[in-house]
Amino acid sequence: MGAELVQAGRGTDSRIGGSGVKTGRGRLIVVANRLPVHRVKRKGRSVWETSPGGVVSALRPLVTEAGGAWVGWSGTTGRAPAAFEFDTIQIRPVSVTAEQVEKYYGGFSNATLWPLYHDCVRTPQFHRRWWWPYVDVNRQFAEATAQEARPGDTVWVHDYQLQLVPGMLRELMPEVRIGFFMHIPFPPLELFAQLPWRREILSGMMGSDLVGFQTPQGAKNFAAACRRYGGARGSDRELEFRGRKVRVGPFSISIDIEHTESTAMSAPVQERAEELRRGVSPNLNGRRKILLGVDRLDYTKGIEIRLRAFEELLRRGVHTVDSCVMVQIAVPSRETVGEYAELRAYVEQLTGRINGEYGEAGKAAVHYLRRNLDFEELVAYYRAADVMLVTPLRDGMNLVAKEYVIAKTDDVGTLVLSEFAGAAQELGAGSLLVNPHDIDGLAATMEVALSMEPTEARRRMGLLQRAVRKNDVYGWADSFLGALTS
Ligand code: ADQ
Repeated sequence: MGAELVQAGRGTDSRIGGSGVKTGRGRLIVVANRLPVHRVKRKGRSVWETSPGGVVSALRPLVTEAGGAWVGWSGTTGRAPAAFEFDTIQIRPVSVTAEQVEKYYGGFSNATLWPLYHDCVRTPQFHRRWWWPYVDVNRQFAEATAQEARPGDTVWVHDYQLQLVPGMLRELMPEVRIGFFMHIPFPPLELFAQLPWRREILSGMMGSDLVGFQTPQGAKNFAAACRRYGGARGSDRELEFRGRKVRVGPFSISIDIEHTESTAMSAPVQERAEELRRGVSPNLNGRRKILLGVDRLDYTKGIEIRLRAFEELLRRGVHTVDSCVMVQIAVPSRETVGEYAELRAYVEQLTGRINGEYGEAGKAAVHYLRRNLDFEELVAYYRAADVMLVTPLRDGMNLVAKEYVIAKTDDVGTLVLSEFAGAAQELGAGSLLVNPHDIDGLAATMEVALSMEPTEARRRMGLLQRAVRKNDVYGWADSFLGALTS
């Protein structure tokens, strides 16, 4: 999944059974790299627990309602546990060996497809020894799904790790309806063309009845690739492949707005936000403004360029360590992949360099927190932040931008947003759009954001609020399944 599907957003299960969407005839089977549950130790016993994530809480009620199942990997290697029921849904774990995890997940998914699909911001590695495990694991997922599905069911496959599943499943079970949603970008033709297995990937995805993307551009890129390399004909919205119709379209993902808003309004979160504000402004008359970054520690997120832009801002001297502070929260991610370890070392070196140059005792220029936070704590940081820096080099959507906007419901804050995040499509009016590669431009935009008049910041936040409120994660799931089953 775009990163890890279970990490995408947070939520509770408050909407279980409440979505109101019917999936048409048949049950709904969700197929995703990870299951919606994970193993935890409780009182010395190992038990299953729901994984956090807006996508999980949006899809689970739909699966419950439709009496369906969830097929995925449990996160541990070796023989998977037998299928079991959890909270009225059928869970079917897929076995994946340690070698497969290394080659299918760490290799082909995260060192070939991930950089290729994110504009080649790192060089994708093409290895035949990774391709075959990718095929094998996709087949294991397709077979597990076929065991679970019955004719007339609806199957919804998620993300770049499982692009071959729709085609394989179509061969095993022609009588099911299949949808596929890509959480990350789909690259332009010139980049996708590099992939030695481009034809196989396209025909795998075209096993679906409907293929969804975060943005219209992703959908367009895919349709163009199918016509050029996949042997398909047709328009950007409907392709013809092997005598079948494959519909293609954008379905932009969102967050659990209600949950984010109620968390932001809760007294403990508001108090914590105040505490965070006070914490960075010790013994100062004026308050230091907080610039915040929140990302998985991933090279697509533009963290290092953002830090260098903050360094440039301080070098210019209009804003100093007395008037502002940067907080960078980074969730550890894919640490066994070499590029990620290098990124971590570089970010840590930069943070040290900036603090060494511009910080003072008791007054750091950058606070770097490398950890996973509770949703309440994360929202408190959003509320405390005067300027949110969302500057990925390329991103399917970016839910952090939407979470920030909703967390700031009754407060003033400015969103600095990369042109290359899917979210820029909806949040262009209201945010300060930036080219995330441009250090000087980014530093200048930080200056503008820090000096923005409250009336202007409020006007912009109003625009952002309206844009985000048009659609939540439940609306996203409803519209995809509505289109799939219509
Ligand atoms: P990600 O690349 O993981 O998702 P994003 O959409 O920003 O990126 O989602 C990150 C999620 O992790 C957010 O919901 C955020 O709350 C949470 N998070 C971030 N830092 C955290 C921290 N320190 N502690 C706890 N939680 C933290 C992929 C794609 C995106 C796409 C999503 C959903 O790469 O482009 O938007 O899937 O489709």
